[in-house]
Amino acid sequence: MHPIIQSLTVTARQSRSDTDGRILSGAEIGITFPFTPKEYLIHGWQSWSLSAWVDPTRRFLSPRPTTLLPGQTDLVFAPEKRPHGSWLGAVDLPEGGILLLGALGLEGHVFLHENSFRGVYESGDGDWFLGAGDERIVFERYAQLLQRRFGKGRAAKEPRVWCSWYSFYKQINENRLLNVLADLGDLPFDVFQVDDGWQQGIGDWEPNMKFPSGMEALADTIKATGRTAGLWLAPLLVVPSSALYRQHPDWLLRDESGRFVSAGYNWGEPLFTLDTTHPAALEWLDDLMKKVRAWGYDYLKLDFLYSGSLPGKRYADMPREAAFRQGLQVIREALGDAYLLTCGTPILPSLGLCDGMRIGPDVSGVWESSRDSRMLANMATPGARNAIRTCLHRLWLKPLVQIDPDVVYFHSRQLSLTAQEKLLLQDLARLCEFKATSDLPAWLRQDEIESLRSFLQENPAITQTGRYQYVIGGRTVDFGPAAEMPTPLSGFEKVTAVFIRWVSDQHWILNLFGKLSDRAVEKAIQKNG
Ligand code: 9PG
Repeated sequence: MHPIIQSLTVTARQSRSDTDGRILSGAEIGITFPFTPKEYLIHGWQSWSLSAWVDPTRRFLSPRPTTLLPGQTDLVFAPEKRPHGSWLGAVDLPEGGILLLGALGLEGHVFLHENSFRGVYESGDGDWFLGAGDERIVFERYAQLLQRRFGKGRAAKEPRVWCSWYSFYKQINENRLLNVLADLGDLPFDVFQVDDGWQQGIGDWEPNMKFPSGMEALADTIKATGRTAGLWLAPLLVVPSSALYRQHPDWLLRDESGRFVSAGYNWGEPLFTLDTTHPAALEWLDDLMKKVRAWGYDYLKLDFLYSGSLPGKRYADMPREAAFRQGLQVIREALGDAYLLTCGTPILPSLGLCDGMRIGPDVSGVWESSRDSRMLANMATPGARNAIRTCLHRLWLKPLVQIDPDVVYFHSRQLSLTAQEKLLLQDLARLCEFKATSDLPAWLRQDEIESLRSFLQENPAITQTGRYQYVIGGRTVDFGPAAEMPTPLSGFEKVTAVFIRWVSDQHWILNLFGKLSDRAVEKAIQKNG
């Protein structure tokens, strides 16, 4: 055991020694260390939430836009200016290595106050792992302990996925997808995954008019090419325009005063969520999963799952993450042997129930938006750097679940990413071994097709040489600069930020941006496709 463990002051109901550290028990525990850490590892609640090593003395603005926060971070802790994390936190040790405090149960939170950790369970009591030493070894041990409690994914090999989102976005239709399927030829994709845009509405999971032959016919055509048919759904979400909302308002999660709990804003509407403890809602979820399996989809990307863990007053009175896990369990059983990829999901509560997990926010053809990351202090918005940063701090999950860093790009049209930035995204996918793209073959030059083919075929040897440094197939790759936090705002920028932050909270702005990006996507498809 690392000698530092003996020099800590620990307040916990119980403490016993473990390989590489200690197992502590308590609803609230404290650990004081005899040094002042220079770095603190914050860990975001769900797939898209920021995870990074940060300067513990730096005070961050709370992220904006407020309307998107329920879908990006743990709303309960969004106003916190001091560093805190979901389930775990870590600091650097003066002699090298790290000290990690990680919850072994649900609803755990770790705060750093100067030179002490405070670990808190939102409800009830629970265990914690306190580990010290080499970063990789400490996280390996934490992952082992989590596996004992939650289990691990079952899929043998990471799938190679073509996903419709990052080229067509919502503008998919039957013809467009069939054309891509034909154009993919013999490129070695295991899965052809239909993303958002096929459904009648969020909550109404039947094909819309753009899929006149129906979802079963599409799955048949996909399977005839030797690939697994994949489908996106956000099964827990409900929007006001849906039939589900009108027919079953009693299934929705409400707060103490009886109002629907907000799950954020998207598709030009407020988002609400099913109460995953409501028996009728669970039955509906079970039917929905069996229906999509019967259509022929054996790979399911289930998205916006965080909504099932929002605070609220539930049909059955139980802690919010446990309530979500119970719902996911029903989904898992209904899906049988299908591959389940969870997305926008609280991390610990879905361990053991899914095969793959998105571990970062969406990528985009843009490296970074200074407006988003600096003015709005939001690092969960789509962007290559945001995706890389958070994923790098989630690689430790690999022994527990297949880790999806989102898609990579090989095409060079309508992208502002440089060749190096595209390569960095590809290298991240090589680390994760989960390879996906949305590139339209028609957008790719011959040399780009060949790069894509070898990316999909090859598994280069990888060795880690530093926290963010790797040798991948003989090349030295440094993710360090991408992992850094954005620089603080200057005096003048602070003034502009006040305005930008206010504007970002106006709904019409989000709708306007949505419409503009829909038009840009359509133009790109028309021009290139
Ligand atoms: C489909 C997409 C893709 C993508 C998912 C998810 O408003 N938001 O904060 C927000 C975050 C992520 C997001 C959409 C909206 O993307 O990650 O791969 O499936 O949904 O709509």
